[in-house]
Amino acid sequence: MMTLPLVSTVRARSVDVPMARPLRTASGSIPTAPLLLLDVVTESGVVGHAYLFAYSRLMLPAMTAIVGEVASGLAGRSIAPTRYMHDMRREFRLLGTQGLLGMVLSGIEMALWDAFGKTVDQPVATLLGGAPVALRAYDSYGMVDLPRDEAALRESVESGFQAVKIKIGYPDADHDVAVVRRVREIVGDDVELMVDYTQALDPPEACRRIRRLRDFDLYWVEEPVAAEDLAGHSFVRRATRARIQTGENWWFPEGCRAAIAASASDFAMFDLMKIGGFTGWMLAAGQAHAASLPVSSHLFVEASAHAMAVTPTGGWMEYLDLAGAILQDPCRPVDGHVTAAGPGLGITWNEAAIERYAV
Ligand code: SMN
Ligand code: MG
Repeated sequence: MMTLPLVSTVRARSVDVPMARPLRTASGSIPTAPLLLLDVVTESGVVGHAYLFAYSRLMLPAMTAIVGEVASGLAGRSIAPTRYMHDMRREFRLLGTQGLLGMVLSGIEMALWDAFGKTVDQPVATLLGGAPVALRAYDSYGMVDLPRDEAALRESVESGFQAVKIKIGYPDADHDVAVVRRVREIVGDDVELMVDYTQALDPPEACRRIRRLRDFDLYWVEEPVAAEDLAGHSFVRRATRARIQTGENWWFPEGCRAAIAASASDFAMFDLMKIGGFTGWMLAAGQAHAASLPVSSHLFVEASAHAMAVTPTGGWMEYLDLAGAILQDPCRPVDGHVTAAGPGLGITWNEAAIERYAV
């Protein structure tokens, strides 16, 4: 019987990288991607890679410090990822694992899966009992700037994407309507169109604005109100009959459970960094399956392609390239589909680029 290698150390490096499309949202703009790159070094010489998205560059030093403290307890442990996550959540039971700690624990868990896959020369999707498959993806934009972004939107459709998401929530509701109308004209009626308010509205305003968008056949309306306002999501969902999407800010499977109990959403969007890595994702995916909620991914396109490959109610992958600038082989959609790469998560650092974008 094979024995998994032991952890020697965990290394964290901070970068701030350009994105193909800087992200403007109604709740703030993200011009570049502040990432924490994790390397789990094992005693066998295998190194597991994963990255975390800090949202704000200001968070990178604190996240780095947390990695250092948590890593000191990992030396000599097996790389077994699920055992690790269960042990860490027990260890931090009194504190709770929301916030930066939960993000770091999830990132290390992802890197452990990468080390596991590299150890047995298999993609993580295979270790999870499935296999890499071509997953339909939507091309994810920020708040578009028309007519500047019109060519890109047309290129998304011509390259094979069957769905596009834009962020809205402009100061004036008329602006929302005008942008959605124009994007619907650009992408045509045969392409699914999702909108994302990125938590920007209160429930009454969300109802008012969503009603004004009813003629555009929106596939889903994402995070119309604050992520933690589950009652507000449920209110908007019932009042407008729009299909509500949320979940990118659910912390661990418990966050998924609370949202399902509140009837907050018609879908479930899992963010590997917040849902608890692959361990949390699989537990939450079971809940989504039992509640008949289609599952979508959020960011982390390389790792999410492995998780979505084994998700019973897997629906749309989000294609939004955060880390491509520092990867040897960035994940590139083919005909609107994304396929997981291996072994492990299929992540190989571009060390020259990391040096260039080091923080
Ligand atoms: C989003 C918000 C902030 C950063 C990245 C992505 C957005 C999404 O909520 O769903 O893509
Ligand atoms: Mg979103």
